[in-house]
Amino acid sequence: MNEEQRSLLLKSSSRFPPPQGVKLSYGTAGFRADASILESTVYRVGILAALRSLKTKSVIGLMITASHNKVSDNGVKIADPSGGMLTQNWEPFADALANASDPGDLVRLIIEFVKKENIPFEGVCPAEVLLGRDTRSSGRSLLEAAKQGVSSIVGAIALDMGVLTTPQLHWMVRARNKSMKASEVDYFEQLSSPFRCLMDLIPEGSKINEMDDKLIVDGANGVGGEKLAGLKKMFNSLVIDVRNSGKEGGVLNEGVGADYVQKEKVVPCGFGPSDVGLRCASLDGDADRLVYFLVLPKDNNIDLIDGDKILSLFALFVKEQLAILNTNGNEKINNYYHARLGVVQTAYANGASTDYLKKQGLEVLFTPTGVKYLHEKAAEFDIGIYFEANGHGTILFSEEFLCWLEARDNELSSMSKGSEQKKAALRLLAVSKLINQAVGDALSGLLLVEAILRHMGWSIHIWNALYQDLPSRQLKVKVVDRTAVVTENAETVVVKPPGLREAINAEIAKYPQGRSFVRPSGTEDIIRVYAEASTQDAADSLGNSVARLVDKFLGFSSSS
Ligand code: G16
Repeated sequence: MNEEQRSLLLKSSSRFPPPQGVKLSYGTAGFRADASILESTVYRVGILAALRSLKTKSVIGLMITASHNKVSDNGVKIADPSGGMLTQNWEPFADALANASDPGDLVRLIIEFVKKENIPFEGVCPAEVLLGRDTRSSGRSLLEAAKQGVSSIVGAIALDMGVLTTPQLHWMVRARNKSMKASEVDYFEQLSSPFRCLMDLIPEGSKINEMDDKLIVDGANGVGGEKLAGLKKMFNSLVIDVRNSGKEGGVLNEGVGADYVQKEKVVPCGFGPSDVGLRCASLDGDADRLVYFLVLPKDNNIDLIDGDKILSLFALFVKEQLAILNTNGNEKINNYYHARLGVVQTAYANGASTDYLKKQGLEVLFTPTGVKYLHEKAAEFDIGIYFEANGHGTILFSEEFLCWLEARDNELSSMSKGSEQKKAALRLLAVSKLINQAVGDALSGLLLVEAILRHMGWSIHIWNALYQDLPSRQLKVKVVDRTAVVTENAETVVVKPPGLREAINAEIAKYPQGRSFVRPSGTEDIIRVYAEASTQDAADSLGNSVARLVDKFLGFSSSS
C-alpha cells in the first residue's frame, strides 16, 4: 500500500471513532445494533466493500438496513458479486475491522489482509460499490459514512441507488455483474414480464373466484409497500390493496410486518374484522420476507401461512411441471433430464411441513438459521428451494438445468406448439426469471404465490389446508451474554453451557410430539426459544419452561 493510500485511510478513519465498550459481530445478516453507534461500523464496511470489489474485480453491494428489527436499530451487510451474501471467509475480517480500536490498528489490519488475500490494491480496475438503504431515517447519515468508507480506497466509486428493498440491491449487483441493465425499472420489468407469462399459461378453468381475487398486503410501514405499489402498475391482472405503506404514519415493524405476524400470530395493525376470510400477506421491513395469513373471526387471531407453506406450494408446482416436461402421455421422453429437486429448511420449520414435504417424495435438508447457509445448500441442486419459516426464501436454478430447459423449449417449439410439455418448459423458465436468484425477495415471492394459486385454481383456504401445522411458540430471552450459547446439528442441540441440553431434553420428554431448541439470535441481543407440541397449551408451556431454563442458566439472576 502506498503512502497516499495509507494517509487517506488514517485521515478518514479518524473521523469515525468506534463506539467504546461494544463488540460487534457480522451476525446472521451483517452488523446490527442501535443506529446511534453504527457510523464507524458502516464506514469500515464501506472499506471492506471496496476491497471486496478489488479482489473480485466485480461490483459489490452495501445495504444499510436492520430489516425486521425495531426502527431505532440499523445495520449493514454486503452483497457479493453473485448478488448473494458476503462470502463467509471474509466475515472474520469484517469482525476485526469493525472492532479495530484506532486508525493505526485499522490500517495495520487492512495492510495484512490485502497481503494475505493478494488483493490487487493498486490495480487498473477501480472498485465499484452500489449503496442502498431502507426507510429508516438513520440510514441517511449512515449512507454518508458508507460513502466515506468506499472513497477512502483510492479510485473506488460508490453509487447511491437510493431507498430500496434489500432484495432489489442484491438483484442490481447480480445484474450489473452479468452486464444486464440494473435500474429499478429493469427490476420491475424482470418481475412483471415472467409473471404475465405465467398468468397467460394458466390452464383453462383454473381461475379462482372473485371473492378470492383480492390480495391485501401489509407493508410493515417499510420500503416494501411503496415498491409494491410501483410494481403493481406493471400489470392489471392482480387486485392488490397495500396497507401499512409507511405513508399513513405508522412506525416501521411496530405491530406490523412479517416478523410480527409470524412470531405473535396475531392480526397486524390496519387489519380487522372486515378482512376475515380474505387473502392477506405481510412483508417485513426491507421486504426480504413474506408470509400470508387469514384473519379469523375472533380475538385478533390469524391462521398463519408461513415460509414452510410457501415452500410447499412452490415445491408442488415445480414438481408438477417437471413431471409434465419429462413425460409424453404415460411414457418418459427420450431426452429425460433427471433434475435434482431439493428443499432446504431450518430447525424452525414446523415438523408437519417437513413430514408433508417428505411424503411428496422430496429430498429435505437442514442448515442453521441464516439465508447464507440455506442459499449455499440449495445451490447444490438443479432446482433448490429454500425457505425459513419466517418467510425468507427463494428458488435457485442451476445453469446446467436452465441450459437444458432452454434447449428443450426450442426443440418443443419446432415440434409441437402449444403442447403441455412446451407450456411446462415455459412455466419453469418464467419461474427462474421471476424468482430472485440472488436472495429471498418478498415481492417476487408474492407474485409467484399469486400465479401458482391461480394456476392450481386454489383459494388461500385450500392452500392452507395442505397440512396442519403442529402448534408452536417462539419466545425471546434477554441474557447476560448470548455468545455463551453454543449449538450443533443445525442448531437443534445446545452444547454450551453444560447441563442446559439435558435440562431441555427432560422438559421435552413431558410433552407428546414435543420439540424445542434454543439459539443465540444473530440480529438481536437475545436468545431465541422455539417449542412445538401436540396442542397450543402444551407448546406454550414447553416454550415457557425452556425460556425459564435459559434464564436460570444465563439470565441476569444467574450472574448475581
Ligand atoms: C435475517 C436473516 C434470516 C434470519 C433472520 C433472523 O433476516 O436474513 O436468515 O432468519 O435474520 O435471524 P436471527 O434469528 O439470528 O435473529 P432479516 O429479515 O432480519 O434480514
